[in-house]
Amino acid sequence: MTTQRWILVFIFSLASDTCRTFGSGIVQPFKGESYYVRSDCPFTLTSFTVNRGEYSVTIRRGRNGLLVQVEIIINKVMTLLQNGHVVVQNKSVSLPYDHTYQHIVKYGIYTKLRSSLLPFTVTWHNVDGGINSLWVTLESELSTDMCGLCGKQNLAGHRHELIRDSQLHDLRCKTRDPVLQKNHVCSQFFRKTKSCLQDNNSHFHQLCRDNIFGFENSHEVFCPFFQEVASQCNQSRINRFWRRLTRCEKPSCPGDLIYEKKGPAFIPSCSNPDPAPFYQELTETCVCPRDKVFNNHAIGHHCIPESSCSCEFAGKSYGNGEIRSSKCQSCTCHGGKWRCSENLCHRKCVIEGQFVTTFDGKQYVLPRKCLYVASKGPNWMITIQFNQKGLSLRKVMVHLSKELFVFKNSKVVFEGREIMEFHQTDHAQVYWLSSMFVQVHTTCGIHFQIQLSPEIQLFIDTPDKSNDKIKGLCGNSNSDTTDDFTANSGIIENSAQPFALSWSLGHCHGNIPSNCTNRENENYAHEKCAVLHQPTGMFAKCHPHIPTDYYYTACIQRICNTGRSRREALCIGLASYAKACDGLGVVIELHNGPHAYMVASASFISIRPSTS
Ligand SMILES: [Ca+2]
Repeated sequence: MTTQRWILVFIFSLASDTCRTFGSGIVQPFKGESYYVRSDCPFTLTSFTVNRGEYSVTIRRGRNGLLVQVEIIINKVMTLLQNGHVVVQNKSVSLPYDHTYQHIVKYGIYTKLRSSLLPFTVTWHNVDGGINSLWVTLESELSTDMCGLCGKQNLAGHRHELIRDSQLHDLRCKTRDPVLQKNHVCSQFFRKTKSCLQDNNSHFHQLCRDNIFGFENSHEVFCPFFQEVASQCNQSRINRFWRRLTRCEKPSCPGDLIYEKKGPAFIPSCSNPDPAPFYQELTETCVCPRDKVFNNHAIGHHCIPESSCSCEFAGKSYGNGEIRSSKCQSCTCHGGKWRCSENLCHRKCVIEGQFVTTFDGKQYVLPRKCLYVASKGPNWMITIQFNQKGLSLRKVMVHLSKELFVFKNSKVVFEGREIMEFHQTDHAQVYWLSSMFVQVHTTCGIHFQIQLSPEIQLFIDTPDKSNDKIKGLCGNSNSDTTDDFTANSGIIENSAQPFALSWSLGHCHGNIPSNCTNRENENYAHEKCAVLHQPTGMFAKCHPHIPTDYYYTACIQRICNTGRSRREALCIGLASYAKACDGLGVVIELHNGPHAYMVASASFISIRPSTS
């Protein structure tokens, strides 16, 4: 058997992690031989459960043979593909679309939905009138309850059985038997593929006739089939002639873009001139001419030199050379990137639960609930310990030479005894800014504030003498964010996880979830946290100074996995942005907010822990 033959047998007949449907009704199931179904009825393409999460894809073809409706359900979130639009939970969305459970992106000439819960993707190709090719990929064990046209686990289902069991109830629709009629394009094509398809030639020839019957003039319907066979054969001889023979033209690209049969799925653009290699799978794609990037800041499909790219900040576009200034620094747009002056404002390291902002302004999320070194200098150390339940801090411990302060349960304890009013020791002065904010000045060159309730939060002032000797979760303080992930060993890590864990002192109580495990909380979070973005909302005046993206994501994560009430978690999330704004002198009047919960948040920040 030739190599190509083996590949074909594998792709078309045996197990694969991909199930496809294309043309006017060809289905290539996960296991077993491909088959044809002509119907305008709705069908389950695939449906299964994993870890009690339900996954399903249902499809319906129109009279034009193309898929006119596709419903994808992942853990109760419904995504509908119709008329070229992507509709998530009844709202039309633009791409790229990021949701806690799924990401939808342009992927070469295709569109791809990727689940973040499972290695499960759905990829499709839009054409005029519908979708002419769609495939689902599941890179894990097939589940035992799997059903649909794509087949069942371990079973190469019989065609009739699969069609009967997958059809969804609809009185008006019809499933027809294939009509046996010759087609000269199919005949010519399969005369040339004999050497590659061998025994399967007649099977595919039949599929070709089934697929093209009634759609002899619809390139959108018959081309995906020829392309599929040609690409599986992958013989240069076939690649040369098949388009000419079948009159299937290469896909056309809009604007300045050029079609490439195998190119990067994600092309360089002004906002992302260097897409991460991780994403650089090769696929059919539309690319810019050499040395140009896609101008995603302008309408249309234009390619420009990277140096001509404009910059974006807080939803506004700035031309090359334009300057934006805030109270603390000024930044110039330089070929799509901002070049900023040093931040002159007094900065702090902020630890709000699992969310950390370093002295130099890098923001990340802690991976586990451990005891950590928040920050340490030559003769002082601040550690934080997470609660076993929930995602808040249980206590903060501050070692100053031989003195030990403990902050927990809304109390301040020095050398084992609770202190309740102004207190002075050899190394520190402790005083109350309000019933819940404590300010500490030390002789060791470090000053900080602690919020004691409703949950413990830590704000450490940038040390007076900026130097590299400070270490821990807060990083050093040299106005350079690139070295903030310096691990305990001195190595600069690429990601937050190994860096943060290098500063763990043990006593861990499990992982901090990075995705949402509660659907209701998530919907509430998406709706309520959106107030941060609103262009005319109460946070708008801070938008030119601090982008909301990080705080919005954090707000959602906070609510999703909160151990407390959703409303309280929301207040903490909104107050977090308000506090950051406050640090730059932009005061958000939460008391005047339109919602009652704002009043609660207001009390969180009514004391400005500022020493500047
Ligand atoms: Ca740094």
